Amino acid sequence: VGSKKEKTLALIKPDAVTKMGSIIEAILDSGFVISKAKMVLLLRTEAMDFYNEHHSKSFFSDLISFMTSGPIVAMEVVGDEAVSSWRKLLGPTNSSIARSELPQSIRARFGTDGTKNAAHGSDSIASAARELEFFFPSSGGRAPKNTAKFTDCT
Ligand code: DGI
Repeated sequence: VGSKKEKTLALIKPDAVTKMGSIIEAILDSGFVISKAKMVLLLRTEAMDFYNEHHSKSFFSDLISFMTSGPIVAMEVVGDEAVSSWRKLLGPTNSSIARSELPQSIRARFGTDGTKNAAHGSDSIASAARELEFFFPSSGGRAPKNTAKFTDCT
């Protein structure tokens, strides 16, 4: 029995982009490889598509506003059982709960609350495939590419 090498999508959310150095260090220190990375500013329509499974939840509009409030960093992360291992390193969804339950986790260290929780990880192999295709399309797809906020200057 060996552990299975997998790919997953990691996002550094808008609240934690200023801490990306420490987050990337934590990812690499845990033995993952970062095989792709880019910074993007999601359009509202893109964020709604990415989180479509939550469209009927009470927190959906807060989630979309937060995820479009500034640039995010999207990464393809590779490693042994990367989907579950990255979720474990992330910690509980709510950063306040993470601080009491798993203080060394990314969300405990770098997040704020139930909405501003620093980072994202795909929750299954199937969602990892869908979410990696969303940010890093294999061919012919349209990836989020809005960089206006950082490139509109002379
Ligand atoms: O996979 P997770 O990011 O841990 O959690 P999820 O897929 O259930 O929810 C996606 C994001 O939506 C989560 O990172 C933060 C937000 N969210 C989830 N549940 C709640 C929430 N936001 C608020 N305000 N309240 C919630 O109960």
